[in-house]
Amino acid sequence: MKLFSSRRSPHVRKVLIAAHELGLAEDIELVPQAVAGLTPDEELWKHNSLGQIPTLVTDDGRALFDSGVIVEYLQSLRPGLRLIALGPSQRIDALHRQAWADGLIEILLRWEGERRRELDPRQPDYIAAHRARFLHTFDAWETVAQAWDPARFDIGDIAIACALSYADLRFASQAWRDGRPALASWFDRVSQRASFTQTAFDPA
Ligand SMILES: N[C@@H](CCC(=O)N[C@@H](CS)C(=O)NCC(=O)O)C(=O)O
Repeated sequence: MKLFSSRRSPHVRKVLIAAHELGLAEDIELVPQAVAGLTPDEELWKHNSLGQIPTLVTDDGRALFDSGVIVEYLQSLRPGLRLIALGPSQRIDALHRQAWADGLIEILLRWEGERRRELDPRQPDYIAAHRARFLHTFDAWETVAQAWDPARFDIGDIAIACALSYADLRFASQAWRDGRPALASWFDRVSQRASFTQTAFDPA
């Protein structure tokens, strides 16, 4: 399998952590892409008209995106290991946490894009609105993290860990750990997993 990817993309990191957890990392060849380039790579465009990463090309030539679909595909290759529970209630819970974290990542990406914009003046209201969603979400996670099962590491946990690590990469000044001890200690624990350390962001 080939994965169009970048070591600075939180969506890609979610797929890579899932692949490690499922024992599939060695089966995936990484095809590096520049994130936020104005023109996607021609080869990527052939497989994904959105020109986005992650995009997976399977061994039988199927192109899959987005990150959630790719993780579902990887999960189907390793039915004995569960990142996405089979039982309907646990499954919805895991997918809901994944969607929550993916939504927060989208907010961070838009906020980061606005912060980097140079041609026109930045829009303070736009940045404030995104920061407010970031704060509300992190406060909500602090509340629910107190009840998270320490033995669990499913797709919802992976997605939230990716969102937290992306906040560390791009928004360290927001000091999200302050006043959120449950979330901080949960993240300290999951970030010691091999799947997490082996997929570290390239900060350059
Ligand atoms: N919903 C998609 C989002 C993918 C996404 O936004 N990827 C970013 C990198 S993190 C990207 O390709 N950005 C470049 C662009 O949109 O042109 C997923 O979960 O995979």
